Amino acid sequence: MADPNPARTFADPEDPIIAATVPDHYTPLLDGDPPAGENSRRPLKGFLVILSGLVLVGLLMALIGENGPSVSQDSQQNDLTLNAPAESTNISAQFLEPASRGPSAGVSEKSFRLHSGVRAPFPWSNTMLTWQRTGYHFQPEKNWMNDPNGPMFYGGWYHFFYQYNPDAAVWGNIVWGHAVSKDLIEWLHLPLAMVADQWYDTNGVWTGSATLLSDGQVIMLYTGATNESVQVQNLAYPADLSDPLLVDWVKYPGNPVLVPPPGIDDRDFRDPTTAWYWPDGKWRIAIGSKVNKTGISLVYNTEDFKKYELIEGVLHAVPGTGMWECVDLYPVSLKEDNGLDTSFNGPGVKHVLKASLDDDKNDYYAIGTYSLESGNWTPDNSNLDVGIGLRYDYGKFYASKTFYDQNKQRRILWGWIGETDGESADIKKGWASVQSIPRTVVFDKKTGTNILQWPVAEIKSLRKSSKKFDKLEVGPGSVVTLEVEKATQMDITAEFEIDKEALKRIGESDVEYSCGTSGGSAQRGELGPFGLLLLADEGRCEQTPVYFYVAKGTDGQLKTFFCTDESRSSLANDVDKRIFGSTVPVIKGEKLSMRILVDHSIIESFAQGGRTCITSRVYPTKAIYGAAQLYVFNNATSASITASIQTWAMKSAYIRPYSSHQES
Ligand code: DQQ
Repeated sequence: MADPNPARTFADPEDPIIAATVPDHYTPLLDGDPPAGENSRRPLKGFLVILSGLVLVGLLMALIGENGPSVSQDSQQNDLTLNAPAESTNISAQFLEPASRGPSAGVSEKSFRLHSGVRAPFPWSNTMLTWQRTGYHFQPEKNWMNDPNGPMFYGGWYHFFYQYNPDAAVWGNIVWGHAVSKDLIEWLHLPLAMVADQWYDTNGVWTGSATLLSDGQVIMLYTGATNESVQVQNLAYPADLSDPLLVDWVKYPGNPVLVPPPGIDDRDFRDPTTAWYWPDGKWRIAIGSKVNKTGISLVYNTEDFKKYELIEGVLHAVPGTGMWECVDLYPVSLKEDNGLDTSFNGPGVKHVLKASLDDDKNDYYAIGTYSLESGNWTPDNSNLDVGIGLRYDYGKFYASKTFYDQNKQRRILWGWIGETDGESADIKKGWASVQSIPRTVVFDKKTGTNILQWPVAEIKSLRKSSKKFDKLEVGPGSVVTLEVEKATQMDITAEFEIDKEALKRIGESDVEYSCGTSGGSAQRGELGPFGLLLLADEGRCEQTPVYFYVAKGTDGQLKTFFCTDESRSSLANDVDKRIFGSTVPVIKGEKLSMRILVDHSIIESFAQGGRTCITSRVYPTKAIYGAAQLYVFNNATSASITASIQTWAMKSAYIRPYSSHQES
């Protein structure tokens, strides 16, 4: 790891962070009084001036349309040309909208509310619900989980913390769950790291990030929802740094270390980032917020993580994007394949800024420059600014966080993958949410305009029997069965080539195409869609197509879309079924390629080496267990495709309590 400050030490020997190196056990601290003085509110002078300028831009965006930042994702029930007609569940409609969870407490909506209105309940059987649990994605043993928190590599272990409700399968009573792993795949659950036992976090130990200091200390900053539901930032640290499992955590007695500054609403101040080291000898952190409808990221500097100074202006602001949750800022190398420590800056480096948009529940990123002079971050392309341009994932993926893995010199991204079924089903099955497979993140040197996300290499350790389907010719309007061992738990790679003659022959086609609004996999065009049908039953009443669709402009240029169509993923009516995706850059000479991880109710898809990603939660009722099948399809009208596919059945990962690991 780059050492940004080799000489740095804490001056005060009584410093509780230093004291924390002495083995000790965590005992809940007595309630403290809200601090006065050092963290008192400072005006946001410079920023408010900048903001007035941004209001103009905001007005412009409002004119462009209220759907500005979001991709259209109509939920549609299509009459798929390739399939048997959808069965009706014949259940009379009832109003099932679940209770709202989150906004009244001051955070984004956590209960899943169907995008296309209320639906009739489906009679879920235990067999169906049991099938939905994943085999190799991170999940607690039971109950609700949301955001990834404070990931890091420490003491030879990967540590993963997460937002957790120990009491129920719905959001509420949020504390920090904790698990450790040697390889990011097999996990051991540890006791809760932090519970809501102080006035400054009694309404929730919310999201936060870890910073590893060069002298070995571990700093954890997190948002607490106080007894009055004010969002404050708190400091915690391990009780015993010699314990590689970091089981016990101490909350700093002087908490909270930060309260909302003037001009910022008490409920719009959350999710501190990992700190980065600045040439002035101080650390900096960013915190998400908003002013009116402008999403912003505030920046503070600190020397000791206890006293902070608000930096005038903001790191960045984008009008019309609303509250920014879970901001992340990190460098990516323009030349090397390795990841970079969060403090790294200089030539050959760009910075990715990410915000999770409370308003539309999607994670948006942009690539830009973080100036060491001005302290501002500027996007390379203002049309692709944070919240209005690229998304990490065009499916279900939110509140993500990266960390620098100094063990393998890579940057790793985790995302919270929520449920898209009804809350009553979650309560019945006793759990809700999974985490994405951790993904490495690098700058895409070929395009120069996006990042590449890819499942960590360790996932390959779960691969078992493999099948290869080499150069399959799939004619227009056909579906071919792929005989595989375990269609519900797979790793798949696939490459597609479109018939070159057809590509030449066809004139302009589908220039207005969009994954969300162009009829999904049922809509036939000259050059698509084609791809794989996942979690499909034999009659294909249920199926989830993941596919490419190629459009051709009048200038002969091709534009490729990568989409997932959930509209026939389940016969159940009380789950959300959307069609989503986006364009994917394809460089001349490249084949169209996809990688797909199927793990029961989650499908993670990566196109062109991870340029565009789509994560789906699907809840089939028939295409489960041994009844699930895999197909390759080509629904184009004119072009044949050649598909080369490799599949691996995946083992389940060893994810269990630490205690059972000790016994075995
Ligand atoms: N989840 C946390 C908040 C964060 C939100 C609360 C994002 O800190 O803003 O569970 O999902």
